[in-house]
Amino acid sequence: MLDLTPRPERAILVGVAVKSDDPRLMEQSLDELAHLTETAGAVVVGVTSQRLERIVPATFIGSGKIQEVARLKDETQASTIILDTRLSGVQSRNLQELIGAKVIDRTQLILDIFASRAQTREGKLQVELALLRDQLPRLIGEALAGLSKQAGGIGTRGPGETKLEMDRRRIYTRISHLEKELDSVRKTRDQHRKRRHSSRVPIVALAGYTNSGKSTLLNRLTKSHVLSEDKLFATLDPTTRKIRLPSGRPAVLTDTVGFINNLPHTLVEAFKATFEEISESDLIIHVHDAANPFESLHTKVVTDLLKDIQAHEKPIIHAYNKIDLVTDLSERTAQRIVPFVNISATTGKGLDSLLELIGQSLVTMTQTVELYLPSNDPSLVYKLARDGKILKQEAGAHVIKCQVQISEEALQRWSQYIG
Ligand SMILES: Nc1nc2c(ncn2[C@@H]2O[C@H](COP(=O)(O)OP(=O)(O)OP(=O)(O)O)[C@@H](O)[C@H]2O)c(=O)[nH]1
Ligand SMILES: [Mg+2]
Repeated sequence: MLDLTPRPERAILVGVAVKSDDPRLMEQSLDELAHLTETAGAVVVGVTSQRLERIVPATFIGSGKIQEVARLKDETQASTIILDTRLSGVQSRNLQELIGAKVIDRTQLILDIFASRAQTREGKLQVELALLRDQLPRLIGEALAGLSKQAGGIGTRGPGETKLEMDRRRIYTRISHLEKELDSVRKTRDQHRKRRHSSRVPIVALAGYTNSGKSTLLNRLTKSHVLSEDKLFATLDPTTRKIRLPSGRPAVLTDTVGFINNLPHTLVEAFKATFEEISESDLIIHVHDAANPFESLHTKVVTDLLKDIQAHEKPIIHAYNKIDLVTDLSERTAQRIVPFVNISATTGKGLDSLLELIGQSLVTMTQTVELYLPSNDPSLVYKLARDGKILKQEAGAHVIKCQVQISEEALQRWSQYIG
C-alpha cells in the first residue's frame, strides 16, 4: 500500500546567545524551541548552539557554526534550520544559501503555530495581520537582496504564505483592510462584554504561560471539554464558560491564548482583541505551572505581558497548578506571590479554596451599574451616595436613573433597584 501521510519535516535547532547572557536561559529557550517545533508538527533531528562575542550582521551566527550546521544537515537529512532568535530577511536569505536548507527563526515558528491553530474568523484575521506585519520588514530586506522563492512547510504556512510575493503596497492595503475588519470584530466583542458587565456577572480571566494548565482548569471548574494538551498554544481563541461561586453567585470564566518568552511583538499587537478579554476582566487568575523548573522565568514573562496589555492593576489570584507533580512543596511555598493557592487541575486538589478565594476577591469588587430609584422617595439618592459614587443621574417621570460605582457588597442592599 502507498503511504500517503506526509513525512514530518526534519529540523535542526540552533540556540544563540551573546556572551553576557545567562547560559541557563539559552538552555531553557532551546528546550522550549524544541517543544514549539514538535507542536508545529516537525521532528527535531539535531541541536546545536553558539555563544557569540557579537552578532555577525550578515548571518547572525559565525562562519564556523554555519559550516557545522550544514554538515549536520547532510548527516541528518534535515530540511529546515530553526534559529532561536529573530533574523532579518537578509540574514535568513544568506543562511539559506550557505546552508542549503530552509531557514526560519523563532518568530516565524510561533506565527506558524498560531496560523495552524486559528479557528475563528477573528483568530484567522489576527494571525494574518501578524504574519503580514512580520513579513513586511523581511520582504523589504528580500527585495533589496533580490527576491528568492520560499519553500512550503513550517514557518511559511498560513494565510500569509501566498502573499509573500505581494508587493509592499498590496501588503499595506491588505493590512489596513484587516485592521478595519478587526476593528469591527472588536466592537462586537466590546458590546458582548458590555452586556455581560451590565448584567453584573463578573468576568474572571485565566492568564498564564502556555501549557500551564489553563484549559484543564477551565474544563475542571466548568465540566466542559475545551481542548487541552501537552502542546504549546493549544488554545488560541477565547472561550467563555459560566461558573458558580460558593455563594451561589454566577461568574464567567474566560480561557485564552497562553504567553511565551519572546512572544513576537507583531502577535501581541495583532492579538489585542484577544488580550482584551484579560485586560477587561474583573479578576485575573494567573495560572502557574508549579512543576516547571523555569517557573520563575515564566512568571516574569507573564507579569511583563500583563503590564504590556495594561492588565497588571487588576486584582490577581496566583494559582500554582500541577501541585500533584511537586514534591518539595513547603520549600517552594516561600517563593509564592500572594494571594495564592496551590491546585491541581487534574486531581481537583485545591479547587475549592480557589473558588473560595475568587468569591472573596469579588465581594469587594466595585462595579458600575445603573439603578432605577423611584422618584417619590428622593432620600434614596442620598442614601445611595453613601454606599457608592454616583456618576450620573437622570430624572424621569417616575424613576431616577443613577449610574453608580458601587462595591459588590453594598450592591446587595440595592439589588431591587437594578434595571
Ligand atoms: N500533572 C498535571 N498535569 C496537568 C495539570 N493541569 C494541566 N496539566 C497538563 O498540562 C498540559 C497542558 O494543559 P493545558 O490545559 O492544555 O494548558 P494551557 O495553559 O491551556 O496551554 P495553552 O492553551 O497551550 O496555553 C496538558 O497535558 C495537561 O494534561 C495538573 O494539575 N497536573
Ligand atoms: Mg489552553
